[in-house]
Amino acid sequence: MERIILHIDMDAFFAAIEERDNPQFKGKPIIVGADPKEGKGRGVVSTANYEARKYGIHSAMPISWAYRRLPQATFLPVDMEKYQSVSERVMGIIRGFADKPALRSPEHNRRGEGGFEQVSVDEAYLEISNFKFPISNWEKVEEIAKRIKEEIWEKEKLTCSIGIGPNKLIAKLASGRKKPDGLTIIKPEEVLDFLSASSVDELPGVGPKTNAKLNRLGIYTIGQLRKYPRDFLAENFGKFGFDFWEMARGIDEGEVGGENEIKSVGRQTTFEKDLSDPKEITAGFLNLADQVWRDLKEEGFGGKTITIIVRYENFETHTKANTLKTTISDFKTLKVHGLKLLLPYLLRKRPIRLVGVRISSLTKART
Ligand code: TTP
Ligand code: MG
Repeated sequence: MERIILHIDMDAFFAAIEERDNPQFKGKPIIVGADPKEGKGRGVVSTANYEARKYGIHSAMPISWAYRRLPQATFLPVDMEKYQSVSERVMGIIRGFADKPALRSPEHNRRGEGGFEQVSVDEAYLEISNFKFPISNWEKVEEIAKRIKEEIWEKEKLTCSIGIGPNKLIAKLASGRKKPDGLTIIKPEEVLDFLSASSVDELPGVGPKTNAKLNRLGIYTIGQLRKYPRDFLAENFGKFGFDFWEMARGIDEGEVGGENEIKSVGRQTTFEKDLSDPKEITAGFLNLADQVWRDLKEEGFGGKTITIIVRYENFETHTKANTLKTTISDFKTLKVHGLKLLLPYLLRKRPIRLVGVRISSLTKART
């Protein structure tokens, strides 16, 4: 089965956020990281904007070196809380594309597959193989990538680079090809040429040590790597040797989402007016649970974890979850365990504004 996978990577992420939020720094070199303490600082550079990169500043460089090289740059501390919340919004936008019913094929919608995987604070994969249009419609593929870029720009005023390929490996390598604000599509028939010209240290798992070893063997490009037999690579690089052999041929079966993807189905409802009567709340809750149960069956997956949400009239919100030993197989199980979680909140007799119920599980990799 041919696939189309996008790899989206934000440009100079931390620095771009600072540049956006501090227009006075626009166009000037910005370095985000440890305090340089006029060259005596001990930490490292987290990232630098593209202006600072022109002077050779890069992630993980000691901050003291960066200071010596570019003392006139603006040095800013890492504001992780801010970057995390921007990250969540950006990931929400990308995830939104995996979930747009209008883009997905009916089969895709029926099975409820996400095809989204966040890999770091500023990177994610999105699989669009199951979308409505034929897999070879590259115009449409490009249009979706552009729509993602536009939405991130519109809502967050940040740019990203997108790589598109038949698997995660190619998509990832492609996103790094044109930065910033790049869009690189590698069609299946272009994969081998694309790889041949790429350097081996671009491959995941090739750090400085392995790269040096490959170089000693005369292997600099992935094209050169491809000339070596599998046994030779296994002898020299152990189990990674097999991976190298496959990667050199553009083979990567890795699933988007894979085993780490948490899938869930849930609903919540805000009552017309705040409710204090346990009977009324229970009725509302069971109505919701019934809808969730139907959604779950429609999506065609099972879950083991039940989570309930209760919001009191003052917006104080509580969630409680219970993970069962086996997949919830009938509505009665959901009802019994859901009500058990809800009961302590009913007993408080405080007016409740909203209740919610969610079923989730860690799914298996897709096949
Ligand atoms: P990257 O995506 O590797 O880098 P980047 O987004 O800054 O730049 P590029 O345009 O090349 O993608 O990492 C994302 C963020 O993670 C980066 O903004 C800062 C942080 N980071 C560190 O804190 N330390 C590091 O060594 C690296 C590589 C990244
Ligand atoms: Mg990035």
